[in-house]
Amino acid sequence: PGQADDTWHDGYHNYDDISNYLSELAAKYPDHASKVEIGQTHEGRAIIALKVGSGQSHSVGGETTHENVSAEAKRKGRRLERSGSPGNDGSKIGFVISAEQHAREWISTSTALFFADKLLQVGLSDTPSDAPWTKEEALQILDTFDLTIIPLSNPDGYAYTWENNRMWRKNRQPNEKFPGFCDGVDINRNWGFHFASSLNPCSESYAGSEPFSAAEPLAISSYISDPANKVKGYVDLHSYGQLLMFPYSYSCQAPLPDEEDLTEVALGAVKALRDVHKRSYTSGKICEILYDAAGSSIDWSYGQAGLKWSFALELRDSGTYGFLLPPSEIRPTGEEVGSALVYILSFIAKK
Ligand code: ING
Ligand code: ZN
Repeated sequence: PGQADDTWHDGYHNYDDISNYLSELAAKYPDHASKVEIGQTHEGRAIIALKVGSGQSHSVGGETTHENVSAEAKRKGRRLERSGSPGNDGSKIGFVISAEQHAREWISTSTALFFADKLLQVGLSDTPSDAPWTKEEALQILDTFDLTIIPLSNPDGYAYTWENNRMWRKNRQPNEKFPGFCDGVDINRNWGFHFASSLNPCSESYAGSEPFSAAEPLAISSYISDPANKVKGYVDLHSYGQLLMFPYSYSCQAPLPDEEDLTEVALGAVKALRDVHKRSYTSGKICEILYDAAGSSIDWSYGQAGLKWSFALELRDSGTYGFLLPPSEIRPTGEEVGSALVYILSFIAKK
């Protein structure tokens, strides 16, 4: 009860509670938020998302949220629109923020939820908030963008970190040759741009047998490339290491036509981030500041889907707690990373 109240951001939450939280936000801001389902996992969990931005409600029979639309469509036996999303009418810029492709990176989910909540709260309510962005900035973002926030890109892996193994990274689909032995695919190696096959399914970063052999990147990539969603930018949240990165991860040799613009935005965003709690994040190309990795989502979003604005973040910390970041750091991480996101979105809006 009362999950949309402010104590939400004082702790981590399981899959069911997060699903309910998205419903509560959609109910609280019916004209600016709607809950959608963009696909299903191997174990049958819904990949849920919150669409955030002005003009989310479209009433059918007097009901306003997409959930209600879906329920009503089901009752009447009508065909559901693909992904339950109406797309946007062309006046909005689609932008996707995904978190937790890797199951153990809990702070990425919390940060995505903090950002969704506080963007709506600062923009639309009179409840005082100490989020470090203004009502004007929030409203401009809500009016310019159709944000799709995917807090759990890997729901099966996430459930597994709650129930079995806190340090699990991959999804939970069975090993194709020996089910039950070294299961799971690294979702952020399974995307179909310069995919590189990997031989060892026991590896924590096993790429899968072929591109998009995992349901999660297949669903999220279809959503991003659906012309109805008009997606122009993408940010993918991970932990840990305090980095703001842009393509490519598969190679530093590949030409990067937008290097100047990406470098400029990234530098501005890490400065905005540092202004909040004095945390330093390093910015640059993934292959230069982290390591080489083929089959990542932002390589695909930039190189294949043609999204100029493609970024990946490694959130707090730089190694003290690593993946086991204490819940007391959820708010400060949300505030500083939210500021970086506001910077990036405001920059794009002015372009
Ligand atoms: N790091 C990311 C990983 O997938 C990354 C880094 C991000 C690589 C985006 C390529 C593209 O390995 C963690 N911690 O998961
Ligand atoms: Zn990760």
